[in-house]
Amino acid sequence: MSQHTHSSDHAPSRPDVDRSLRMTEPPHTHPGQEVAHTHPPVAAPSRPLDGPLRVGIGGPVGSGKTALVAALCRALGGELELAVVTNDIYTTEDGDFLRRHGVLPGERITAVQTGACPHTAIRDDIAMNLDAVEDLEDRFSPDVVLVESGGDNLTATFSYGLVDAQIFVVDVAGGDKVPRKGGPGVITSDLLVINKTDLAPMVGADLSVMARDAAALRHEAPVAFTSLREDPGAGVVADWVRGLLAARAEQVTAAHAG
Ligand SMILES: Nc1nc2c(ncn2[C@@H]2O[C@H](COP(=O)(O)OP(=O)(O)OP(=O)(O)O)[C@@H](O)[C@H]2O)c(=O)[nH]1
Ligand SMILES: [Mg+2]
Repeated sequence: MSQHTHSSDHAPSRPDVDRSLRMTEPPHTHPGQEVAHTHPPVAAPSRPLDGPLRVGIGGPVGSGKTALVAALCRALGGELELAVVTNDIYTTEDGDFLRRHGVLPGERITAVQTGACPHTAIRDDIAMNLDAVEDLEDRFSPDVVLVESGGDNLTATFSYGLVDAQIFVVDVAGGDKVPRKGGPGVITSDLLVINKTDLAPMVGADLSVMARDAAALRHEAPVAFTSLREDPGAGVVADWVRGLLAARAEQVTAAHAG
């Protein structure tokens, strides 16, 4: 009988996901069309690169999305104009939390009540979120708009008709198996954040297993380990946002020069 029980023996193999497709939904079938497939994104980013950068933040319930929004506002608020849209199903809880903690002037935070599955409002029927984002852009001309999804599951991703880049936040408390479970958020997000590293010893999570599994699924796409308890400015994620802005600025300069 083979001895093959340690979890680190079970490195995931990467699903056949074409990154260039920027998949906005998991593979599925239709009646009469039994071959699993995805559809092209609802919309690809087509906004001008010198306009506001829209960053979506998604991930499972309680993984630390609002804490990350607060951290980015703390880290970037002094150097950039920011605005935030939060999504909750039936409440304005997350928007209220951010206002209470004074991370931004209250009028720069809009709470969308989706009334439906969180992923629907960020991927399939983005009208409420688009209205909220465009209203903030009209009023404040921000450099960056952060859009927090309602807490969902490993399948939730943003339409690139709503955001330019997306961060997927999972946490260590769910166990070190989580990145290995894959899903479009873990695999195709522009940045995977593995949060609550301070809890790893409490739940017996091996961060090196999470790093290895995430790398196997994401190849070269970046992964950031954070503890928002220990680093309430989320330095590594703030630097990633600065990098996105710098890359856009370079593209704008190159376009003008060309
Ligand atoms: N120990 C620890 N707790 C954290 C960390 N980040 C967030 N939390 C806590 O985790 C809980 C959930 O954080 P939130 O930021 O509300 O999570 P969320 O993903 O926005 O939750 P939903 O919007 O309800 O899906 C809060 O009690 C946070 O204080 C971390 O790095 N370490
Ligand atoms: Mg939240």
